[in-house]
Amino acid sequence: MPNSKYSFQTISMIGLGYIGLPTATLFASRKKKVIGVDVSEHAVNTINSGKIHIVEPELDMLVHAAVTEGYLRATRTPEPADAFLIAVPTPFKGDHKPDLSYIESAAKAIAPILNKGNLVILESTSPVGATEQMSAWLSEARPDLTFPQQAGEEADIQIAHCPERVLPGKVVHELVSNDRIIGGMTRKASEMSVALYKIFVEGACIVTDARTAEMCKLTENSFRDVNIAFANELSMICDKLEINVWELVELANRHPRVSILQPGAGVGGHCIAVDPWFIVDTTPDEARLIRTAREVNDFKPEWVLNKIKAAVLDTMATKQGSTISDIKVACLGLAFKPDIDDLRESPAVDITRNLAALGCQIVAVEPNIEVLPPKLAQANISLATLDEAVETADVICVLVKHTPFIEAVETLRQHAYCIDSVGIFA
Ligand code: SAJ
Repeated sequence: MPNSKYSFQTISMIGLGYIGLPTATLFASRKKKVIGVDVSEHAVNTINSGKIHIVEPELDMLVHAAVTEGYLRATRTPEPADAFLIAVPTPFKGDHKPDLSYIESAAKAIAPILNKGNLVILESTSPVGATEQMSAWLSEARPDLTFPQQAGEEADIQIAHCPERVLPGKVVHELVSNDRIIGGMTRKASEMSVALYKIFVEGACIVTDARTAEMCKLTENSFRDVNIAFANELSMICDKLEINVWELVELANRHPRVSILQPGAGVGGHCIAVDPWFIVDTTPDEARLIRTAREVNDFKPEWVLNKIKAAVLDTMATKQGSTISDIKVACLGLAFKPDIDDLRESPAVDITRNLAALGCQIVAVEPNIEVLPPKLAQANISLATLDEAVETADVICVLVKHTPFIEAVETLRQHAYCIDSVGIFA
């Protein structure tokens, strides 16, 4: 039950992306007045017309209802509210150092309209200490108000870190049902945050401090990264030893305390390939395993690319007088993981682009998109159906385990040269 000590009539979400928009919409679906803020005019206009600018199951209907019923409104300029949630990107810079500039801009944008009694929650995945840093930025901008670092429980503005932990593709369901880590800079901030999330969260809201909450999110994604790296390293070892890694993983997983993940073409997306670096950056001497896992996973696309290159050269050798531009390679899958349309930080996109750079003809098959992304818009790459690709390609490489590819496994098996980086033939 929501804590009746705190009531939130107006909630503001800063950043209306993959996390911010669904979160804002769920508050609105519980009949709270929600003001969504985003720097993108396109995002703001799309949402205000009751539509969505991202792809996420169930979200379109919810946004349409929330906007039509008047509970959700988007704007580019922040407005006063009882609680502010910040869900903006936290990428890393070229040297793997976290880039907190979006958090800083968001803090500076809301600072002028903060009022005594407000709660500010940072949801963006952040390095340890970022919430305190955000509080310092707010305090600098508003010397007339007190913040937890100065006044603790009595502060005018309470601050917490409550990381999002939802899986793309299942965001709406997981936002409601997952447990939530609530890291207040003070006990009061945690209590207020629990009351806020309980408006729609059915999972448990577990209270800790801000730094532990920050580290908890980084730990979850690093845990997954390290485990995927283990699977990817095994795949390279097994290749050398001529052992089928998929069979090996299945057999080893029959042990009651072994649960190995699946090797693939590399780790993509904007979370798992990024967040572990935040730990490495703050504690470089200690985070040796976490760093190595990142390196193993980052190397995997190059390893797959080399396998495909070898196949291309083999094929050229068998085709008398052929040059590289005569060889057609089918790349099956461009998304960063199975059965989604999200191409961000996708190893499959990088492998496809690097293959094209060699000069061969590429037919890309990605059943979840209709046009090639700008990164792949070049003369020797075309988007094709699976049938067209299989029929015409000299070499096939399976880069993502999409369901339609699994369904076509028998056809793929018959092809003379098929490189399987995801275990489709397992
Ligand atoms: N992958 C493998 N083998 C596997 C599992 C995944 O190669 O056995 C690859 C995928 O193909 C993909 C990458 O790893 O390229 C990441 O995919 P994912 O499904 O593991 O994770 P994300 O990035 O979609 O979402 C993760 C989730 N974190 C955890 O599972 C610990 C999600 O709960 C987080 O909310 C999300 O990161 C985030 O926003 O941080």
